Amino acid sequence: VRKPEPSDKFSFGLWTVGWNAVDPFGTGTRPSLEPWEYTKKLAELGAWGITFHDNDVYDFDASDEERLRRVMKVKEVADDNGLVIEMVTTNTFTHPIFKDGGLTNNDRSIRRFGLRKILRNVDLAAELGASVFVMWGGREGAEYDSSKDLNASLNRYKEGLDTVAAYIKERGYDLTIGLEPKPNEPRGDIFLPTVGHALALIAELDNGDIVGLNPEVGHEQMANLNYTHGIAQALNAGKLFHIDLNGQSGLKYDQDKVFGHGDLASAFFTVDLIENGFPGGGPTYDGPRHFDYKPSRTEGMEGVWESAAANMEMYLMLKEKAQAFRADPRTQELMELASIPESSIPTIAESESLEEFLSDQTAFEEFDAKTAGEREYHFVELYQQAMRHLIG
Ligand code: GLT
Ligand code: MN
Ligand code: MN
Ligand code: MN
Repeated sequence: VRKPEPSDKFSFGLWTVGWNAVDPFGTGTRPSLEPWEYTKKLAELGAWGITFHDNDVYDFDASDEERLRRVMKVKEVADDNGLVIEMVTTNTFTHPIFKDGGLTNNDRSIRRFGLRKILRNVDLAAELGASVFVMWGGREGAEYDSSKDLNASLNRYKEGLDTVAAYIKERGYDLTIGLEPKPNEPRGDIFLPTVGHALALIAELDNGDIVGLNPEVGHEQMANLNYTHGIAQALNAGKLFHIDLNGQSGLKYDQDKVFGHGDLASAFFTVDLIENGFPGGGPTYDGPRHFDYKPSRTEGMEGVWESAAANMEMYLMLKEKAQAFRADPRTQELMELASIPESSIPTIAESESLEEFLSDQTAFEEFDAKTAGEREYHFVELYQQAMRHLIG
């Protein structure tokens, strides 16, 4: 497979390769480099962009001078190496102040602090030319049902998001917000556990027009959901603003493995959708192919760069296979046999009134339900056709 190029739009969070492998059971197994060192290396590997939290670049209590110095250094190295800073996000989960969340903390003074930290970072995102501002509310949630007034918490979540969105509009920034759902970890239950929950909440916002989704593969799979269906519904709603690609093997802790190293067949269909779009046309995603993975704790620095490269290689391999799958005339034939093109035809004809529909005898009274119930779809053969391209 060819080498990744900037036109592939691959990007990485600095917290991915930058994770020194501290986990709840053990200390770090790798050194922590400076953010600009990771930046330079990602460019060498063929990435197009980087993303980061405020505190991936400077400490929570850094002085203004220190903050500026470190941000400018990352920006400089990104510029020098032709990397785009495509997304910036805020850490509202590491510091003890956020142990009960930022936007939904029961403590009002902490909510006010959290919101200010986020708004300050919106300014930074705009200054650096990012186009998406991700909000992963990892600490927004609870372990104990008795600990929350859930109605109030959801109202505070909406208030917080609406305030951030209103601020972006008021300042005239060219930024959209990407909410990142996750069912649990680090909280026992996180608010906005899935893509569907987030879409429903966005629909209730006053400024929801600039709020969309940043779905992560592993997060949907931790909820036993189908990632490709999740991003499809976000696309259908015009809300797929960003993606977090990685790998997850079933219902376990958040594994953040390399993209495709979990459910490979699912990764194939994700790439098929992103690269080839829906079979009958419709909304498409042309944003960054962003990886949010963690180099496993067993890996040293060599493994960090091998795993970073593996994400891009996996994507490109799957892209080749998915393109060949769609271009194969046999695939087209099987899609016809499965009536997939027919699913694009509206059930009620455009010119047809409800009265005309009700009086169409062929639709119901004369319809041969028995024969229709016996029809073939060849769905298994079509899936097998995909597998021939994937591993044949
Ligand atoms: C954190 C989380 C990720 C989010 C990041 C954005 S931070 O690593 O596990 O899924 O995308 O805040
Ligand atoms: Mn994850
Ligand atoms: Mn994560
Ligand atoms: Mn993520």
